[in-house]
Amino acid sequence: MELTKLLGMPLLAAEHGKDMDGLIFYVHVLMALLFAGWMAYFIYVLFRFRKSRNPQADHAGVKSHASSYIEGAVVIFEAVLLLGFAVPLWAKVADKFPAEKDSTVIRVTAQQFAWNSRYPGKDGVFGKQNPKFVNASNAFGVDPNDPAAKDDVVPPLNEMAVPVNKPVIAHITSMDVIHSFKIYPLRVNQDATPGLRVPIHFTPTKEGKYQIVCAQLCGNSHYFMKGYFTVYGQKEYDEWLDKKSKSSSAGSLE
Ligand SMILES: [Cu+2]
Repeated sequence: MELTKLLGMPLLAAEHGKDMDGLIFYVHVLMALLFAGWMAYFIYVLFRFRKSRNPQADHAGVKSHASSYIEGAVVIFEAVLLLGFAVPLWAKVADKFPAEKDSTVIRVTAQQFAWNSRYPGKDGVFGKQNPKFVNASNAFGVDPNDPAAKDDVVPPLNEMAVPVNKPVIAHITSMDVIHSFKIYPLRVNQDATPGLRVPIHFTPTKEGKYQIVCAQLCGNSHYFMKGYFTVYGQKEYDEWLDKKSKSSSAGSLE
C-alpha cells in the first residue's frame, strides 16, 4: 500500500495488487542498477581506451575466452531463475483458483465496442452455451432450451458488480476481435480472445465504481469501449443482483 502511494500508482483495490506494485517497483530498481552499472562501465571504457594511451588500434582483439564463460554463466543463471523460480511461482500464484462455491463467478464477453456479462443466477449454474446460438440478441450463444439458463442474470451492457472481500472468478472471451479486459484499481488485465475462454481470479478489497477499459486496439471505437465494475458491500450486491435478475434479458432468450 505504502509502495503504491510512493510510486504514484492508481488506487489499489485488490488483494494481489500490492505484489504487482511491488514487482513494478523492483523491476525499476533493477533497471536503475543496470543503468548505473553499464554507465560506469561505459565511462571506464572511454577512459581506458582513450586515444593518447592507444594510438594504434589492436586488430587482433581479445584472445581470452573469459567473456564467453561469463555469457555462458549468465545463460545458466537466467535459465535457473526462469525454470526454477518464475515458472513454478506463476503456476502457484496464477493457476491456484479459489473454489467456485466461495467465489462470485462471472462470464465476460467482449464485443465491438462493449462488455457483456452473465451471472449464473440462484442455481449457481450457467446455461449451456454454443456458438451456433450466437446472434445480435444472444451475445453469449446461450442454449434457449437449457433449464439452467432460465435464471441466469444478464445485466445491461457495460455493467458488472461483485461483493467486496470475496474472490471473483471471471471467464473472459470475445465475440468478434481481440479485446482486453482491464481494470486499473483491481490490477486486472486479460486479453479477450475469440474462441478462447480464459479464467482469471482476484479479490476486490475496496468498495467503489471502477472503470473497465479495453486495453487492446480493437477498432474505430476502441476509445469508447468502457464499462463499469462496481464493488459493493454484500447487502448492496445482493440487492443489485436481485434487481438485475428481474430486469435480466436472459429470460427473453426462450
Ligand atoms: Cu475492445
